[in-house]
Amino acid sequence: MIIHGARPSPFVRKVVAFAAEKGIAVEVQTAGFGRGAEGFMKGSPFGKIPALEDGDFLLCDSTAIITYMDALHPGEEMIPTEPKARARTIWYEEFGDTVAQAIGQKIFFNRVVARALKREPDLDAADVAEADEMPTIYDYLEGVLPESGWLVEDRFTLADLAAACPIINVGYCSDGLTADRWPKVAAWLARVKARPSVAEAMALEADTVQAMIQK
Ligand SMILES: N[C@@H](CCC(=O)N[C@@H](CS)C(=O)NCC(=O)O)C(=O)O
Repeated sequence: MIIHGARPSPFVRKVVAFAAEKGIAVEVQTAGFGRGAEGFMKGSPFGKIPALEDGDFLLCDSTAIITYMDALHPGEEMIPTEPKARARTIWYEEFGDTVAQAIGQKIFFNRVVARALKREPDLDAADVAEADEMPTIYDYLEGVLPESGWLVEDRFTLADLAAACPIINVGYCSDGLTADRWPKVAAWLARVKARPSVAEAMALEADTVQAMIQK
């Protein structure tokens, strides 16, 4: 199964780590910002990453890709079946997607990606998002994180993976999340990053991230 995209994208990381949790082997082929193999160009009408290619089946959007992978390998290890837990897991996935698109990308795109693409960054927008918008996100998570340290069913699920992925990107270029102010969030993020599926995805993107930061 091919995932078209760039490993440092929060949406690509989510899909890659989800695949690992499900025991699905994926090959990541570089795509994004107008470039990519034919399967990406055909499969992603808005040109966004990730896109999936499985034989002649093309699909884009991380949530759709995860739905496909979960249907191929049914089981509640990542998406619980109990109705409230399942619905809350989907909420946290939406939450992560909203954080990534509305806030995280203002910070990561402008501080890291724009420079690497030689585009004019809006560093003021990044600063405002870091100072005014991320604290609201951290406050929310600090309030909802249970004592177990996992968002749903007191165990690692898609909820934790999806909510953490954009925050991992922010952490590449911001030290705004402090354990003094948000101890539960900081500890939770460290736990998610230590999860083998996430740790492996992060290790495989590390060189690319460093290269982008140094540009
Ligand atoms: N809803 C999509 C969002 C994907 C997305 O926004 N990807 C970003 C990278 S993190 C992208 O491709 N941006 C390039 C562009 O908008 O042209 C998903 O979940 O996959």
